[in-house]
Amino acid sequence: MAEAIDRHELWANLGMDLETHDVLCSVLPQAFGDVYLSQENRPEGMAFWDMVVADVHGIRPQELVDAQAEGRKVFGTFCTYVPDEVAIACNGIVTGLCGGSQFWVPEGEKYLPADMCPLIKASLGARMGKTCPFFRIADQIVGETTCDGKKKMYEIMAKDVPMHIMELPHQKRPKDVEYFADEIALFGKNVEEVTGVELTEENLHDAIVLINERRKALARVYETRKNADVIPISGTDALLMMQIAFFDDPARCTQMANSLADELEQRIADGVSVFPAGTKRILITGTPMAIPNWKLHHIVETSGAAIVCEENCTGTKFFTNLVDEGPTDFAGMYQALAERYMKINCACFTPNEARIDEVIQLAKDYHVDGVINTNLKFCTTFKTEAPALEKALEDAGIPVLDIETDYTDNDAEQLRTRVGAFIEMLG
Ligand code: BJ8
Repeated sequence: MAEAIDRHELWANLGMDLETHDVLCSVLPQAFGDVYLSQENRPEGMAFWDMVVADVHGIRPQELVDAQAEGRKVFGTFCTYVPDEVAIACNGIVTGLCGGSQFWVPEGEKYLPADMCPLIKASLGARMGKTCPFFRIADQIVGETTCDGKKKMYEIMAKDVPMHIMELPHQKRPKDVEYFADEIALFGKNVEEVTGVELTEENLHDAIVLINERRKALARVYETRKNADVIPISGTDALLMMQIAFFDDPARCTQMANSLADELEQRIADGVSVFPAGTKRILITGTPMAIPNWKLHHIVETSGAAIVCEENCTGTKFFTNLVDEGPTDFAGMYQALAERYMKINCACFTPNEARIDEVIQLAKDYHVDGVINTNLKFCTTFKTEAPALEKALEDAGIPVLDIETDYTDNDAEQLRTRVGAFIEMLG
């Protein structure tokens, strides 16, 4: 990996806690090396994502700061329901902010109960502890009314940084979709205020096309993972591509994902697989895996199985379903956006049975041998859905393992034992 550029001046200008942040910077390369660089036969296209991670708090933050110097605004988000298109239409930049490291959790626990999901605690900890440049750069945070933990966390964060909250209905009746279309229009007003750029039917339509292209490119990569004989990319690598998609420039993400898909398609034609023939194929479903949460993928793929699909927000939920590009007037585009986003099957919705159907369908499409349903500790919505999902999978003849974990390594050995036994049982 190329030697990282010294970014201390950038971080100092962002008002970061340099001393504490240096500790994080010193552990990340080791973690990345252990998980990523130890893999064999990786696609050459992964070099791009390796390069981004090697300087994860440098390259993209510097780009964002440079864009701000030109007058552009940066919006930080935490959920796949927030429509990037609206901010991008007004020349805004969107960056995902979900915290995926235990490093930030203790700081978050100064403000939040310990029995709250680590993603929420890490996200607040990263902001309040001044140890993540993306949180320092964001001109405004866009929250959403999904789970209770996030809603309450936003109240605390809003005292520290400008915040716009999108009201998300929790059912999917036609009137809820209409309501969300109005909410997207309101977000448009907010984006105009923050950016000083008028939202027009033309720039909104252009942004819809841009983000659809990103969805298509990521979907192409996933499509190659459906091949029953050749597994052209590890799940660990595919996860990295998805995690970085949340904060990369959308056009570059599309370009890089498309060229990776070209390489993976060629690998399939040439019979080049990352795993030996007969390796058990696993689908992961459940809570999202924000960067640098690579824990479960690493355990599964170093225990003799391959992950071929992630049914979560750092997986299929991020790119499945395109926004209808037909409408070109505001009302039609807001409705089209609402319809696409409301198809995401998050456990915050009631009922959420479509997720069960989706998981079973994906298990078939990706030829999986077993499903691992994973839950971040204290995420009650996903945990409550687990028994119904698991029963449906068992009824469909698909073996399933239920895992609850957090960001620490305390349970790594126990997980390795359970995952190993599950894979053996599949054999
Ligand atoms: S659409 S999954 S990104 S809400 S894991 S913070 S739900 S307690 S992240 Fe999510 Fe949007 Fe849904 Fe996706 Fe709460 Fe659960 Fe924590 Fe979660």
